[in-house]
Amino acid sequence: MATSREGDRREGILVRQGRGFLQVPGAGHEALSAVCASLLPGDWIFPYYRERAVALARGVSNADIALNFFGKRDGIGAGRLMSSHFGSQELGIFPSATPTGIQCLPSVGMAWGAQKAGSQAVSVCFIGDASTRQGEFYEALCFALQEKLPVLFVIADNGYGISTPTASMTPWNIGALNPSICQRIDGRDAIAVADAAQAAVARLRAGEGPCVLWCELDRLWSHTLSDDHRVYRSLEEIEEMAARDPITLLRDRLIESGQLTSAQWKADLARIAEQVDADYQQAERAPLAADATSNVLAPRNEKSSPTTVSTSSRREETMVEALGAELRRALADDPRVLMFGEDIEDPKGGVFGLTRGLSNDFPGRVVNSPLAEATIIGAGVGLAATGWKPVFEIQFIDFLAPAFNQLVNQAATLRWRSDGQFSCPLVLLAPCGAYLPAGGPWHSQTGEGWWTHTPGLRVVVPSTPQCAVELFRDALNADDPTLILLPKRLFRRAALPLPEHNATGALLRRSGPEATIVAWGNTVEISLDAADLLAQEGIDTEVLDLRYLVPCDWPSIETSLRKTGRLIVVQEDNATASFGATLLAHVTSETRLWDLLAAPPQLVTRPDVHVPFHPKLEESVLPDASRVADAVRLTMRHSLSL
Ligand SMILES: Cc1ncc(C[n+]2csc(CCOP(=O)(O)OP(=O)(O)O)c2C)c(N)n1
Repeated sequence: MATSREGDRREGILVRQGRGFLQVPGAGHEALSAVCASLLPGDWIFPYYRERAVALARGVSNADIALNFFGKRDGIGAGRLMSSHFGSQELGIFPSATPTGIQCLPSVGMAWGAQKAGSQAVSVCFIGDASTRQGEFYEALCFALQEKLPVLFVIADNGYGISTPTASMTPWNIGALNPSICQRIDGRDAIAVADAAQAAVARLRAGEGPCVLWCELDRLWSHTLSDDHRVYRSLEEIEEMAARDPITLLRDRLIESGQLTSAQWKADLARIAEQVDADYQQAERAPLAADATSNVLAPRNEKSSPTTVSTSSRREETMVEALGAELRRALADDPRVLMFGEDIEDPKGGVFGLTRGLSNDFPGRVVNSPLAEATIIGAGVGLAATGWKPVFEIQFIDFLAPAFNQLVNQAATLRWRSDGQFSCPLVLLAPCGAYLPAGGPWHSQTGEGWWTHTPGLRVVVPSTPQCAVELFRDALNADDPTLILLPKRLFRRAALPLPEHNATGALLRRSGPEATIVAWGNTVEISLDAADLLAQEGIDTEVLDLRYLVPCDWPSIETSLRKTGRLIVVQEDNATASFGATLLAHVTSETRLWDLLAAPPQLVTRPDVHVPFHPKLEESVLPDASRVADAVRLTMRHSLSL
């Protein structure tokens, strides 16, 4: 506790001297470190940013915290993760992220994995009182209760969320927490915290389900060093708090009980101050990382991605049949594979029947989720980061929005923010797209503009049953989160396997010298139809089924452009900030590619409008073969002089 306080003090000085950037002090929260006395190797903690003392108690060295403070290469995250954020694979500390409450659902996912593995490991989630008003906290608590998971939620109630007093808002005070699983304790008293945590962790290890320790304490200093709490707190309040300092309380208690003398205490403080000072001096001199661009995605595992894959049979199969069989194979081959999603259990087996028969044959491994997308992705992150292979389903991509935080801020940043120490090999299956009657605005989106915009997320789209199998196998081998957008219009189309091809890149679906049509998912078929129309006019086009949006197969696009010099990109997503627009921007801004162009490239797209309900209106906003053909004709007419 004293080392933590001294680190706070040292960092405060450094920031004021302009030698550090940001500090989130843990002063007043130190007694929570006593929770760690009940933890074993193999347990996981999910800290927030005020858990400096907890991190130290779990085994993080002050020297490592100092490196992280200066954002140095050898600190956690190598200068990417903010200061006062903690993480260690070795010590079972999941790397903090700043969005309040974001750690709750992964902590539950980890606990679910531990329970499924029959291990005794527990998960401890630290969260502030104001942050308990985030929806993800309730989703996490509900799932932990539903499954009786070994999760301890430690709430640090310091009475404030930055400057906002929380007394009238906390779930405890407004009666939103079930008292049978919650205990309110004095979070300034390290002995009380240790005792309560010991009892709670024993309950968790006995399989009795989650506990909440509601710890009342004080944030002795301002929220961060960019904040000044004297603006919103009276001097009296600040003085009263200082008199309840947890370190002084513990010191006095130890002295009274004869376990410590004043002289020992002074000597300890002097030794700690010297060590902390030395750690920060050394960290300040330590090297910076060379760059911040590595570890967005893992390098592709070439060995596990065969260049050609053929489906088990040469008969016609639908995407639902082929992918369903592949899911079955994955479950049979790898005990780490788990499936979770809305309505995926038998007898329904998913709203599209993708998982039909699987929950009966793999009991406990194909599980209906609650109707809560953040729970699906958040639990997936906790599982994936602790050794599982979650293959989770989002019922329709349109409904990913409630899980945006977990996907974009959590899953996609994990590898990068820990500089490769952690990864999130989560496979997400998400039916998507329009061209089916009655989808309307909320069952017709593809939204790849959102997903491809997020560094750290792989995004792939099949257009045939065989491609769905190939992309799924590759995703299962990848060490990063992969979103497989499955065009639901293609689910029941029977198709023969395609001839042999490179299974991990774009796929040339038609060859021709005049123009390159790049498409993915639903627009591949439309583009092939357009190519047939154009062939009747003597215009012979190439159709490249991109399949991989991230990582994008640029070499295949370049190879085709070298041949044709004309580019038409076809997408069902809307235009602005879309993936198609990005492709065009890339091709026109790379000199090498620009030099290949013989005509202005075209984007055939849905305009910036939502997909309407009535099929005729839907048709009116989506690309079709005649629009694609028009765009090709345009490029044939408007040639740049070469
Ligand atoms: C989702 C989100 N919204 C807003 C913020 C900005 N913010 C950072 S900390 C904080 C207050 C958190 O208060 P509490 O949970 O009580 O923790 P404390 O800082 O008091 O320890 C806010 C609003 C954020 N980080 N994340």
